[in-house]
Amino acid sequence: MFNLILFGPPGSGKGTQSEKLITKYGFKHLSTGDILRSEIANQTQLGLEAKSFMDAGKLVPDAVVIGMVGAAITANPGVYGFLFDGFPRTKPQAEALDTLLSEHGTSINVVLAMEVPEEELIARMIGRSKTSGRTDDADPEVQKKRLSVYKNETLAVADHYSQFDKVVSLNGLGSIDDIFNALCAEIDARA
Ligand code: B4P
Repeated sequence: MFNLILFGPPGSGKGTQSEKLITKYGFKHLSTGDILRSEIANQTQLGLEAKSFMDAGKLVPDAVVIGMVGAAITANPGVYGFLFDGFPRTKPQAEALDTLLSEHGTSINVVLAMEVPEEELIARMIGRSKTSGRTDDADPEVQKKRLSVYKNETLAVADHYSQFDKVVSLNGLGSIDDIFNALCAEIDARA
């Protein structure tokens, strides 16, 4: 199996690039943001609980997302590999993911980290808010909160995988196709 984490701040293009990568390589896409939004749309108990955190720009509690990802890994045996998009977002999530994968006899091969300046992230979130209907995109206070959560809680995930020499940083600024080609080159060098 080849397992990849697509890493980066909110609005860095993880969802955008994931769509292209799953088409090219056949990864099983695991986006915790997408799963949570679908729980909200279906008005499940989990969705109702998650919504208040997401609307405030906060992270949904670790136990909730770890449970979701564990269930998704177990439900997809025999896939080419998993593309984790927006997960892990905290050090405990990263440690739990490592344990879950090792229980299935596999591990993370590489973390591809997209770097994008803050002004561009805010511009992209504002742009996305016009079409996505996402309540967490338009409000400047929520954007600020999401960026501070990224710095305070999520950057630790890159530190965690750096100790195993698994993190590759890439420029996330430029055309979607150029960034996609750079990501593919890193995957092809390892797959
Ligand atoms: P996510 O759904 O993961 O979304 P995101 O980080 O905001 O965006 P992404 O990086 O995927 O950007 P996109 O491609 O859309 O998280 C949402 C919320 O869910 C979190 O705040 C949190 O509350 C909760 N959550 C999710 N996972 C969690 C977890 N593990 N633990 C706890 N809570 C969790 O790109 C953004 C925009 O930029 C788009 O409009 C796109 O068209 C544009 N764009 C992309 N690439 C571009 C490029 N190269 N140039 C110009 N524009 C570009």
